[in-house]
Amino acid sequence: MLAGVLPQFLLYGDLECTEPLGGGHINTTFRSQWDQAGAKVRYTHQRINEKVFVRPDQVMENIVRVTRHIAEKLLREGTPGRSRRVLTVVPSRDGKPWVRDAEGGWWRTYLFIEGTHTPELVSSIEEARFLGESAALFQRQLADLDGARLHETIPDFHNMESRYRRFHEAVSRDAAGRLKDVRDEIAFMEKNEDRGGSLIRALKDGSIPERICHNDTKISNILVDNKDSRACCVIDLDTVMPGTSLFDLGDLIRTVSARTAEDEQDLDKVAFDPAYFEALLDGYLSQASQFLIPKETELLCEAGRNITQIMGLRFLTDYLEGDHYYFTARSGHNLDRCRNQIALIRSMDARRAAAAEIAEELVNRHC
Ligand code: ADP
Ligand code: GN1
Ligand code: MG
Repeated sequence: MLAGVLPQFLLYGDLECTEPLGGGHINTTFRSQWDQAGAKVRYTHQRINEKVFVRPDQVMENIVRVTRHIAEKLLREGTPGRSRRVLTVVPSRDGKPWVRDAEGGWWRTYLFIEGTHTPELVSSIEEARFLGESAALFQRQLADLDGARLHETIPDFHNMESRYRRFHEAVSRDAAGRLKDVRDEIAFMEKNEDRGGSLIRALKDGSIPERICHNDTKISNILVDNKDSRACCVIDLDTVMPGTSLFDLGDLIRTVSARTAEDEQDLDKVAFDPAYFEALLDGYLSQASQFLIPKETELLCEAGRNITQIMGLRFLTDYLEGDHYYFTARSGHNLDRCRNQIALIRSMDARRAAAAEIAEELVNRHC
């Protein structure tokens, strides 16, 4: 399929090689290398997962608006290395931001950002600070995006209430016959249903504002510079759409303050680390203090627990439904992920007082 789509993109030179890339759970990603008049240039090509994103055209419309907005801002500000700080969409030969393959699949191409990697785990306190800063910078860069509201590429993506409705249906259907294995996990999710709704209720009743956010800021969606560990560029922009900024902070807390992979099976290792939480929040607030309102700052700690819960719930639902949403590498993978997220919530709860103290001190310092 890749061979069929590459000639449709506006790419010059001689194709040298292609290879699969990355460990995302949703899209299929490749990298290509070209010889362009003696220079080696690389691109990423992604087949958009249409089961997840049913309107790829709207996904790409959002991405073009958002990346252009940020690129223009960086140009105005004179930021060096602009094309490493925001994704650049390479259009098709007929000027569209996507092409279709022979089966009707949707593909896009970006400049490959050289000299970076996507960490699976945070490697230092400093890196945690940079990651927090980059996610908040991304939100700040988009705060003045004008024009129509962005498309909701996955409606109700972080809506805990609708996620619970689907979970309850999955439990009552038990389509894959797996209910018997997950009694404890179901009990945990049921016990936490009301608390899990706090963020979405605050967003719906207007006590926290809707903002454009990324909605999928897990650590491996931020490119980090190989030389200095600074976060370079936020990628995986399919879910950039309206939400609360706390969703983005929450997903970073989930994946940076844990310091274990989300599918780590040794649950004794899964722990919330207050020192990494502190560095992450410090970096985040260094940018986000410019726009957060007091009600948002009150919910900072809850954001991490909330997003961890929604992920645990979604992994469990997918397990019950027969693993059709997330890519899985082994049987029981989604269940491992769910158990891991529950262990992380328990650890967050055990260290809640320390986290609240850190958050209060940092809010006083930055806001
Ligand atoms: P998914 O939606 O499947 O998670 P991503 O957009 O996150 O897909 O891409 C998967 C991986 O490919 C990333 O984690 C990253 O390692 C790599 N990648 C994607 N786009 C780029 C890019 N423009 N430059 C460098 N690496 C990239
Ligand atoms: C998916 O696309 P990827 O792998 O970065 C998922 C996120 C989950 C994440 C869990 C569109 O992210 O919501 O948090 O897996 N993306 C979508 O690792 O569902
Ligand atoms: Mg990704």
